[in-house]
Amino acid sequence: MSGGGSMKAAPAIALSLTGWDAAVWAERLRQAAPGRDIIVAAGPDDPLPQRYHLLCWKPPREVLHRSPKPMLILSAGAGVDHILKHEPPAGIPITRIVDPDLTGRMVEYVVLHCLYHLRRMNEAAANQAQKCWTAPVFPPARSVTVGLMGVGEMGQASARGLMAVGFNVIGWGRSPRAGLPFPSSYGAEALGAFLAATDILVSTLPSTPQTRGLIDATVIGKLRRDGPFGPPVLINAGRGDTADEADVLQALSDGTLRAASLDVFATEPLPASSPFWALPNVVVTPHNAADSDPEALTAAILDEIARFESGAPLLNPVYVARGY
Ligand code: NDP
Ligand code: OXD
Repeated sequence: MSGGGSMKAAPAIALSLTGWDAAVWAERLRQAAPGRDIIVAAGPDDPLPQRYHLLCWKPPREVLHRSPKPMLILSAGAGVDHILKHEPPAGIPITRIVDPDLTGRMVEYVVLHCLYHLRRMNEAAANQAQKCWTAPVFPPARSVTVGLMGVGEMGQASARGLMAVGFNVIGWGRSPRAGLPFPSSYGAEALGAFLAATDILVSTLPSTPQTRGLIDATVIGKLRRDGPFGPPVLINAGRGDTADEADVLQALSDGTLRAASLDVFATEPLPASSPFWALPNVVVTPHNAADSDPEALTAAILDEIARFESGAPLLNPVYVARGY
């Protein structure tokens, strides 16, 4: 109470985190925001306060459409396809995570896998299994071009990491971005030339109506294969449904692609029946290129909530019409 009037309690934060340990997130948020109710409201029957923000990862559809509605919807990761696919109620702002911890993890993944394929580590591992002292032949990074599909937060940071270890980097995105420290091109008309110059295709594209199925046989078939690197490699750390998995499998089997690192899949967890598990030229990782760590991300989440509550513009707004 102050000045005789009643002070409204800060809105609660309700968590709906599928596949993650919500108790750990809740505990971290309670420590960092002791004045706020932090509740786990993962399912349609969990009680809700009148005023709350919804922090979610792969929420069930009903959680987004319950009454009362959240004031702000926050993705606990960078992607928002897991929210937008449920057509959340119009008019509620949506925000996502952009944070150096999350971005740094993606840079580690992208640089690791580009170097892995440059150094032909799957051949080295096969040689080791045979006790075979044979050195795979590979060109220097400076003569290999990594083509980044998506030059947003993840793409740009990955580019910096790749350039630091000597790769030649080019980028491709939806709309022109000024001031990038590497050549980039935009839109469907530019895609062919971008692919023709690319040895290692790295995607950090979001899943949107425009990107779903984009990495298909036609796209893969346009990648460069006559440079010093030889047949190209695909690295997908964006979303599984941006690639046509049947086309990727075919390309890996017939040599159109030399190899791939795949972190994301159309169906996750990747079913035991998926042929990707057994391909010797594929590195499968369980969608952990950049994991969300509550310890690291809580400050960014609370900062975005504070901005919203004070009427300041959100730092990382999601544009529903654009799909990301
Ligand atoms: P951003 O929004 O910052 O960047 C997205 C990029 O994709 C932008 O350059 C954007 O273009 C481009 N893009 C979007 N649609 C198209 C299109 N139709 N054609 C060409 N380019 C397009 O997002 P982030 O970089 O932060 O994250 C990207 C994605 O990475 C997330 O949405 C998520 O799916 C994935 N991700 C995966 C993780 C993992 O662990 N595997 C972890 C974190 C993220 P424009 O520049 O015009 O906006
Ligand atoms: C994300 C992810 O979008 O982990 O943050 O995929």
